[in-house]
Amino acid sequence: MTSLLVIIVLVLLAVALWQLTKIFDLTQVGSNEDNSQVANDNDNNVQGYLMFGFLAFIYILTIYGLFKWGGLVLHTPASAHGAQVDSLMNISWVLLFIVQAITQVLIHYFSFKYRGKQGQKALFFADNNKLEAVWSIIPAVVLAGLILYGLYAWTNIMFIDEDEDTVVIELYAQQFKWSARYAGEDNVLGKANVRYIEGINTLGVDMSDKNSQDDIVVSELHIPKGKKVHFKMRSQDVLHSAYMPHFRAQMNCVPGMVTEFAFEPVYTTAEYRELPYMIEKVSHINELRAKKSIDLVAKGGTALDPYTFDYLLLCNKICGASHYNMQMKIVVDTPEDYKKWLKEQALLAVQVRDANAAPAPAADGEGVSKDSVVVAPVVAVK
Ligand SMILES: [Cu+2]
Repeated sequence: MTSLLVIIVLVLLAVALWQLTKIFDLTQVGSNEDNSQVANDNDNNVQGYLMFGFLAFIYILTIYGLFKWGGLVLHTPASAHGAQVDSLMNISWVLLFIVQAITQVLIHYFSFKYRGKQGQKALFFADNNKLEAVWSIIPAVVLAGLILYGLYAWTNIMFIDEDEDTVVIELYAQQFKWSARYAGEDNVLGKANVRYIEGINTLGVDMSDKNSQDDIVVSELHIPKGKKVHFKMRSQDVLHSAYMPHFRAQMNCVPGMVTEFAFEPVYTTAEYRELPYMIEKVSHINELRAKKSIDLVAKGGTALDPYTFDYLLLCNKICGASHYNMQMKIVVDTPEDYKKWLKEQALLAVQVRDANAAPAPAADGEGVSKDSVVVAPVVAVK
């Protein structure tokens, strides 16, 4: 309602301004000023120079933007295929930059050169086959090259060798959280369907399937460095998108189907934190936080915690009110740490059985201790 009122006020203001300029024009009638609606040479010159002014404006804005915000782009990719995505991106940017730099100068220069002059008539120019061939063939060749390179990179990245020894992990999206399911010893995920969702089995895993027996569900993603991780994505409700920017990976999660993406992490979380660019970035963020904390404390609030870098899995589809906060921490471990961590996680089958059993003590008999640390509905320590 407020925005409607604001719009009405703005429209009325614009009408009032327009009427005022009309009144102003009427007061000028009879004076020596040239009030003709037809542009004279003076008007044309002003417009011609304004063209150069606008050219300068867009170049200054571009250069300023590059210096001011250029450092915010994602740096070193943390996956094996990441360099390919980055080089495709860089080539596209360089091409765009060169083409735009040349064409903008030409457009504005010719607008100035051929600005209107009293008594000069525009030349009627029907067509020129040679010129048209040049400006059609050059972009066609460049774009074809770019698309072919893109397709080559895409097929390379998306190729998943079924026989390769990969770690199979399911990413499950729901409003508004992520869960991850590990395939366990057999490296085969048990069947799952939305109809099986019940109690703590929030992913709808079919517990009667033998492949489900060693599945592990967690709310923090751990993956090993140097090994290809094969993600299978599902969604419970609406369209989500699994976005792992540091790994240059993104794939939509679509209700009713399984989508896939695989990549190999090349830096552990600890190693990535030690990259010079990351050290600099984190210290800059913490400087800003320290400054903000001074204000907060002065106002009686609590100081902000210092920031430490972590890889993240984000949702990149606007999927509802809390979409902005739909994220999961990703930890890249060394293969040894990864194995150790995985061993500490409770099997989903055990958790479901425990939940279904009466709350009587010592009913499991599989060596699962009762001092489970429940962080989220699905994380426990064996
Ligand atoms: Cu989402």
